[in-house]
Amino acid sequence: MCKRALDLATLGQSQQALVNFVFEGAQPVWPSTDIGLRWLGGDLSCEQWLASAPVRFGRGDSWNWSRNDDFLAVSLVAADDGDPAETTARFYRELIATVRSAGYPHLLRIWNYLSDINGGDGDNERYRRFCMGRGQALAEAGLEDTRMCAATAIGTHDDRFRLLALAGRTPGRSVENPRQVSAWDYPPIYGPRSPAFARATAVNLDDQRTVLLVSGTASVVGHATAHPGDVLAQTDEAVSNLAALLAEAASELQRPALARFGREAAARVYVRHAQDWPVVYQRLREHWPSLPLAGFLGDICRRNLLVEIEAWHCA
Ligand code: 3EB
Repeated sequence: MCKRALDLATLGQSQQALVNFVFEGAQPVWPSTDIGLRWLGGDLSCEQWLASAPVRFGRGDSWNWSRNDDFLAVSLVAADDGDPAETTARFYRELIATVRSAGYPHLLRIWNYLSDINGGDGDNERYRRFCMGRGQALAEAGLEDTRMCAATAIGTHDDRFRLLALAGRTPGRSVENPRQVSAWDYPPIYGPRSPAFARATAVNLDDQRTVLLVSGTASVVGHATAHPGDVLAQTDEAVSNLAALLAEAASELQRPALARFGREAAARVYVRHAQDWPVVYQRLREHWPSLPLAGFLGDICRRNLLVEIEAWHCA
């Protein structure tokens, strides 16, 4: 079952699940959520995010929520059959209104699992339309792209939009990757509206620990896709990107222990082709002998990207 949990609780306090990500098995009950992707295996069949008790939770018409004194998690599962620019703008307006009115206005981590992410051509590609809608809702809310939190955007093979977010009472701190152009600075060849997300968000916990919430990280160097068509070279490049990001976080936050994945860390790996998972897993094991991994079948937001890795890392 859950061999590793992200513990956001203050040391010494009793913990309760804020979110259970269930990767395989029965239809979950909130605060559990399924991410809509086929689980390919690895070390983790679920991921638990814990917070200091008491955690309250509730279910609404479209949004479910759970919260404690410090954090609010919200999740939406909705039909995803229209223009992603419109649906995404609507869902993000609701997300921002919800976290603000609940008193947890600072977004810390967002997952977007949308259907058929590479469907449509040119600037009508669904991922680019998604970026239009997200950008519009953020602009309306007065949220600057440069202040957005860590995120993941992955394509599913069903017809649902799944949006999950973690928000806090106090802001996180963005960390960018020195090997990569910040996503909000991508040139327009990748779409008319640049993606709004940070490479990672660092969150200080009450007990001196810091958790680094790392965005989906792919084989993007500068702003270009490196090694199109070569999944192992892309895996190595994503690992290099993660190493550079962790080093940057360790230096900016003056926390040397963040420079390498340690005992409190885990990663999700998304591969475009299920048959690539065994070799990707083996390669990642060589890079990170003891980091727990979970693999999923999911489409990456650029057609030439074959693998993407996200992580959390606490030190
Ligand atoms: C990239 O580096 C890969 O649009 O929210 C990774 C993580 C990617 C999040 C998003 C996109 C997003 O551009 C794609």
